[in-house]
Amino acid sequence: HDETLCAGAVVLRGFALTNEKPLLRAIETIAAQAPFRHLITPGGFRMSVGMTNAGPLGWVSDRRGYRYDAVDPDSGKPWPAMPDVFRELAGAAAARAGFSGFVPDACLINRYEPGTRLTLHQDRNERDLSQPIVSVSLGIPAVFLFGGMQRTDRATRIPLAHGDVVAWGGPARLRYHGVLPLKPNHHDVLGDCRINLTFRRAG
Ligand code: MD5
Ligand code: FE
Repeated sequence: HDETLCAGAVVLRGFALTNEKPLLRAIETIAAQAPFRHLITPGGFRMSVGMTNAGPLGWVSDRRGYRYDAVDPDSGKPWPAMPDVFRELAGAAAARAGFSGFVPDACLINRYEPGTRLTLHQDRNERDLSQPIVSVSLGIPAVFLFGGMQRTDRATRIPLAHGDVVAWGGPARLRYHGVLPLKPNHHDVLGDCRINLTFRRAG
């Protein structure tokens, strides 16, 4: 039951469910070493999404801009290692969506609570934009906004639930996208939050 949204964007419903428990344990281990924090945008706004990273590179934002860095700015230490279960899930999902040989070097972990949103943006800080991005949704459901190549293009709404995985590549890689404010909700395993893993080849 894979769903192709458009060329380059494939939804794999429930693809992460078989690894649910190891994934959640790994997220807890990462967050104990590199706690979720609210980054500041270059414009000076506090992001409502809580973020941390795993892997050789991590995505960071501050008044100087957006970039990938090997070091957690809060601790001065390297980001926690990318767990095998992360790398294997991302590679398998990418291959199933038609992007074979995907080896991520960055996993951005986003934590959403009710009311949290992600405004429309493009992901373009990665060195090789021919590499896909793989996104794993866990916890309470969200409505994903999938726009076009310009910010003002009409966006379609895609509901994403616990265990859903989406691969974005090729002509979908640079499309504008975001997440609507989360509705109050409860998930039996994660509690009142949504966690999204985004796997990237950043360097
Ligand atoms: C999320 N995160 O649900 C999303 C999942 C982010 C972010 O957008 O930047 O942290 S990744 C969705 C994505 C990535 C790359 C391209 C496209 C979507 N796309 O073409 O729509 O927390
Ligand atoms: Fe994004």
